[in-house]
Amino acid sequence: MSTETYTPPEGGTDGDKLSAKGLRLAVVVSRFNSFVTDKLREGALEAIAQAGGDISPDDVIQIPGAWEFPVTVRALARRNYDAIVCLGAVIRGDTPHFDYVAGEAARGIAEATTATGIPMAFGILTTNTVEQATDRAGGKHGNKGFDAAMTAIEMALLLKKIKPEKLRERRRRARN
Ligand code: INI
Repeated sequence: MSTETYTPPEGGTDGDKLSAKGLRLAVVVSRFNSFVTDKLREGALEAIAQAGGDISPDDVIQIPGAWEFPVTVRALARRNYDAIVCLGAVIRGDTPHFDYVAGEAARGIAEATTATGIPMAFGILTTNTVEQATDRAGGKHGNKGFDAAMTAIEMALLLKKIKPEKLRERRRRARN
């Protein structure tokens, strides 16, 4: 079983500390299982603050459940964010509902991030038990909200560094 938490890049992304200064970040939190997702949000906001970032309450967006992530991140992708952090908790119950909700949330976010080119960190816990979820939301396995926010910051910086010229050149080479 993995107990990994976020591993920062060696020396930061730019030879410096990972810095969220000046980045426009959105944090989307689902309310379902809020006893878990409240902790994930706390972890994410702590990570952003630790990295020197600034986030206004308007950029912390609440949604009812994980099913609602795909439509929300697609709408936010039009709002000029450098990265979006998705935080939720899908906990297996007695019915197949879990599989639909968790699967579609993951698929919808994956499709949105690749289609828009905006990094969207996947901080949605998908667990078999409540204990597994609380262990990962500020418990003995760390806080996946913190990790997701750090990942979003790293990816926002990385994608800013990849110059459009380089992308164009790569696409041209791929065509030939
Ligand atoms: N939403 C979650 O975020 N986690 C869950 O565990 C969950 N379960 O188990 O049902 C859940 N369901 C609600 C779903 O995300 C939608 O909000 C709902 O179906 C309305 O569209």
